[in-house]
Amino acid sequence: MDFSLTPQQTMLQKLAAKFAENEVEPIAAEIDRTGKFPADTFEKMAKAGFTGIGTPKEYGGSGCGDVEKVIVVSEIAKKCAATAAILSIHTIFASVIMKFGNEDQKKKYLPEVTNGGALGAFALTEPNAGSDAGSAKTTAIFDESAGEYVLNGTKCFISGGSQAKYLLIFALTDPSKGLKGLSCIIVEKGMPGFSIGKIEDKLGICASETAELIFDNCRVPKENLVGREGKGFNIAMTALDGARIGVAAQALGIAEGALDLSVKYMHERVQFGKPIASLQGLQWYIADMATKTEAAKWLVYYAAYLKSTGQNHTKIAAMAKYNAAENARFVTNLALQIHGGYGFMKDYPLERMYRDAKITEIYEGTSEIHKVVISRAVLDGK
Ligand code: COS
Repeated sequence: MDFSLTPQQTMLQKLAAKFAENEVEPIAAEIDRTGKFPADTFEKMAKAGFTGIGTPKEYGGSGCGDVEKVIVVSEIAKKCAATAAILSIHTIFASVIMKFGNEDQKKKYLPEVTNGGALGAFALTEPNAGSDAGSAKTTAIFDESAGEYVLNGTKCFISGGSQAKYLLIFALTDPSKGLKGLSCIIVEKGMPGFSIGKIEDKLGICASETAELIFDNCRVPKENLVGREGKGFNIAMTALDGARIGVAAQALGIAEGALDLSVKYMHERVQFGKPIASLQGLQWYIADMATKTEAAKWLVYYAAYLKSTGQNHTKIAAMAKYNAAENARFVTNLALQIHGGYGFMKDYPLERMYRDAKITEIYEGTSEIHKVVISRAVLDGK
């Protein structure tokens, strides 16, 4: 058993930390305030090779894998959870095409999404199909004469939906079969019949735009079907197993960032004639924050290790995400408390981190859904 990062992973961690400090931290407060997608930063992340993480070099990717993704996403999340979310969610598109797409799809889409030329998105959720993802109602009925799928319906809460050039849409090719009639289809921005609806105004990760997608007789060529018809739910669940490690990494980074800020503040802030680091009540906060964050970290890395070595990771990814998300809320809450009135003010990053942490308990599956996934696996002896 070896808990250390390889020399390459250590180098990547340093590179990502430097990138986060120089390119992400300076814009974090502003993009939170404006809610504007950081297009320049996305381009810089592509140049640094971050958008290609998880995709082999032959398809334009960076050639590294899941552990590296955790390293980069968590380093960026220390400074800005929204930017980390944009990166992490973007990589889902490529991971689905790599695993389930055919050779033509890999050649067509992967170079562009991995080099940052195009943002990818993943659209499963609908107004009446959130946790119960299998009850999606969007249809994709095949028109034999035209050789096209005709999509109708609405997706909601789609991260990056308004910015994405390529979107994975989960729709019923056979509505009579319920979730066994669900298929995965690539829709491209600008296809007739596809439009963007409401852009949500949110509590946190404001710069990661969340959009409604509307399909009104949207015609998509049959070659845009990913995998086989009826396999959409399995594709979505497999993708979510991986995406949950990304959210866990984001939550881990938020907690680590909040802990770092708290340690610095406790050494600098003087009250009652001495640094507040000397107050035992606050020392105990730090002990709890550090212990729980260390534990969260190793569960996240273990999930990434299992995925990267091709092992079943459904249960551990769910545990990692559930635990890291709860920890991010716990740690940001105490960090804000340590900062007192300053923590509550927008001049300091803590109130943003506190708001950003909350979504990690909700998206890519709520904590409650994760408990369902975990308990099913444990009770089944998996
Ligand atoms: N990987 C691959 N396939 C999976 C899977 C996984 N992790 N989990 C379930 N499946 C498959 C099952 O094997 C089954 O397929 P077969 O009938 O071919 O065997 C199918 O999916 C249905 O599984 P299940 O009966 O468990 O489905 P449920 O309706 O009970 O749903 C939960 C399971 C609740 C776990 C699922 O709906 C879920 O994860 N919901 C949350 C959705 C979510 O995270 N949304 C976030 C936003 S995405 S934009």
